[in-house]
Amino acid sequence: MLNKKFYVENEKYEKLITKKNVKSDFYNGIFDRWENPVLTAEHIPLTWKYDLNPETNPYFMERLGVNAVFNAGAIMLNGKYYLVARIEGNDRKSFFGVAESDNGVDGFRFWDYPILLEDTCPEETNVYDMRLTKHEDGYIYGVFCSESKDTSVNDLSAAVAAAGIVRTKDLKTWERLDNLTTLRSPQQRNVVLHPEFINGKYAFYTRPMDDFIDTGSGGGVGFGLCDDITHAVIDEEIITSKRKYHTITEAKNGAGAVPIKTDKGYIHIAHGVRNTAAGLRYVIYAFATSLEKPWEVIAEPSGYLIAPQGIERIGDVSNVVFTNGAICNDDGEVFIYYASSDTRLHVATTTVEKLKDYVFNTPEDPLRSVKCVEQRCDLIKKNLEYLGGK
Ligand code: M1P
Repeated sequence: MLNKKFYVENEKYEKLITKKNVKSDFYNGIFDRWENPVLTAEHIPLTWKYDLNPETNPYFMERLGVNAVFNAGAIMLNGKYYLVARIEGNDRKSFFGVAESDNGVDGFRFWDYPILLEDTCPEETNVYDMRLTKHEDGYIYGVFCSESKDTSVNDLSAAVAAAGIVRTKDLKTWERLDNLTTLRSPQQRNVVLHPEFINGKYAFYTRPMDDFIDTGSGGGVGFGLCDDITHAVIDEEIITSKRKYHTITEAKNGAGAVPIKTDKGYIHIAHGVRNTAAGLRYVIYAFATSLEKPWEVIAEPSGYLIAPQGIERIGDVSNVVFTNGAICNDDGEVFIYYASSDTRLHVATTTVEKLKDYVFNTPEDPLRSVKCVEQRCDLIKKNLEYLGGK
């Protein structure tokens, strides 16, 4: 017989999963925020945490707890919304699980088992932040961070980040390919596979880094081509969206969701990081690249698209919003899945038309206060004239 506590906890779990989500009263005209996170540690099925057998677990204790559920890759398949979330156990190791919803804003339920990756890299300690690309070659690729201990230095915390690659057709069976090799960058994180061939080659957005935390000489979001996805090697990386002094990307930036193709260009939703006395602050920003040359930035609105607000500001790594997945459905609605403070996952919704308007018609950052004031005065002047004419 099951422990009575199971029924209590299971009722709480079902109540959470079936809770309807509603748009919050946040307004900026660009996107809507939704009140409830779409995934949290409480969305993890009880079978993943408890031993349900009273003989081996008389106190109905959690045996394998889950600390957080956040940064998720996202994809739409057969009319359903799927997230491949980063799940972090109480033991600090992350892994991936598939959660499915009918509408993209609530009802996300994890499949019975997490994803068990092929154990091809014996030195790999941790995996996280999978980006899901539906590629024109017919596969769905998952590109994620594969982290190992850096044994070349005498520092227990030193780590090396590389881009792991898996592929699937159904999110159930995954084939692990070789990790990406970037000949000119010692470390990689936040790597995204472009959905189309470019000049007959696979194209990756990369993040050249000299170090595990600091990007060092890495100048921004990179872009590189490779011939063979099963042994992916990138020689040259060029910089697309650059890090800039005294902006939201000063400390580092990184590609986020797979770019959304529009008639005016690819829209990228990425993250930018600046340093503060209170630590790093992560925000989400957007930019567009050319359809012909998807590495060439053609529009970059000033400032951030999404910054942490209210409860989003608090968590295991506070003052962080981060995205690695967005879904554009057949009606042109866009679901941006963003995590807050490395703890939980939210959704923001908008449309392709609104994103295009935002990216192409929001002024660029003029990079100096005096120019920013001029820019704002220009807006005010036009508004006052418009109001005066009414
Ligand atoms: O803790 C904030 C984020 O830090 C890393 O991002 P980046 O490589 O840009 O610093 C990632 O580990 C990410 O998972 C995490 O959310």
